[in-house]
Amino acid sequence: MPVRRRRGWELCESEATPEGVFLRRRELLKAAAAGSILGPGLFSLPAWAAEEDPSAELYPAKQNPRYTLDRPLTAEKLATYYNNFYEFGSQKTIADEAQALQVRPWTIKIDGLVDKEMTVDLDDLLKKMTLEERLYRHRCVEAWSMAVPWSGFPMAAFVDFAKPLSSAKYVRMETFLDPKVAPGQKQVWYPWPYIEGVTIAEAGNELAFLVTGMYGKPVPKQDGAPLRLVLPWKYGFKSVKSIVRFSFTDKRPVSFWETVQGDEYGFWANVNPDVPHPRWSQATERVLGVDARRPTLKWNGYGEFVAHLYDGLEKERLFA
Ligand SMILES: Nc1nc2c(c(=O)[nH]1)N[C@H]1C(S)=C(S)[C@@H](COP(=O)(O)O)O[C@H]1N2
Ligand SMILES: [Mo]
Repeated sequence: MPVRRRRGWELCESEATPEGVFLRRRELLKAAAAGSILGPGLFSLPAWAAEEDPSAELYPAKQNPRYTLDRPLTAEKLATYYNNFYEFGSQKTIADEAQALQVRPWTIKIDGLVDKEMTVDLDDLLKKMTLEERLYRHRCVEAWSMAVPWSGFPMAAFVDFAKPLSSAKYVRMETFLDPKVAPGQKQVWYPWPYIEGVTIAEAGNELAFLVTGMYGKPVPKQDGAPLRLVLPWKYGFKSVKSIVRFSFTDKRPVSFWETVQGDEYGFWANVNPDVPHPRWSQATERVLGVDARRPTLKWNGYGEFVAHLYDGLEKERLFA
């Protein structure tokens, strides 16, 4: 019997993560995997949705009401098809290419200035963390933006788990390196792997979020599966995807984009409409799925949470 199901992106935004929808979806996927209800070709799921994820039952996570939006959520289809993930190409449509990434097993190395260096399996880490859903704005330095229901755990909880020494001042993060899987990494003019970094204070800020899910499901590969960072007050390039290593250090990390073009992409990269990028204005943003532009907010609207982190740093190149 042909079954017609609504795809994720056909859900209206107010329905983004109601439990029923996703529970039903999981049952369908399981049944489809077992071959019980669906013959081949009756409908096609996006390629990545058909793969069972061992952490799938953790979603949807309970929404944390503390983080509210001033705009509708971006449609799932837009947020998961319009990506920046240079490992898979410099164009926005890399979702298909990204499916080559194997996200299990996934081990994370924790090293540098910590009590004890270790490697941890992602699913073991997930057992130690409490997942929650948060609605956050996301502002790319290229002046487009979206609003996304992410699931994950506070980076502060991860830092506690890692037990850094008091001499650690920064966290340096690294994306996987595998040019066989990620053709962009064959482009030798880029300094692979992708690196990002934050101060310990930024990592401990309540907004800093390690993401494992999106739209009430495991995060898709093209959005940085199985573990990515989200720092909603900073330009999107700070939100490093598919992380394999966290190093605690007393030296300020030099990020991928800072190495590529240091006069355009600095360490702090806090969203600021008053500081133009050398090649374009940051005053407004193109909201994905919406025709009109809207004004960009300082700290992307999160000043009450983060502005204090930068007291006394006025002489730094804070925002570019
Ligand atoms: N490893 C890695 N992480 C990355 C990038 C990338 O190219 N590689 N792009 C960054 C940029 S510029 C943005 S805007 C966001 C995009 O996240 P999204 O595709 O989920 O919207 O990821 C960031 N993290
Ligand atoms: Mo970006």
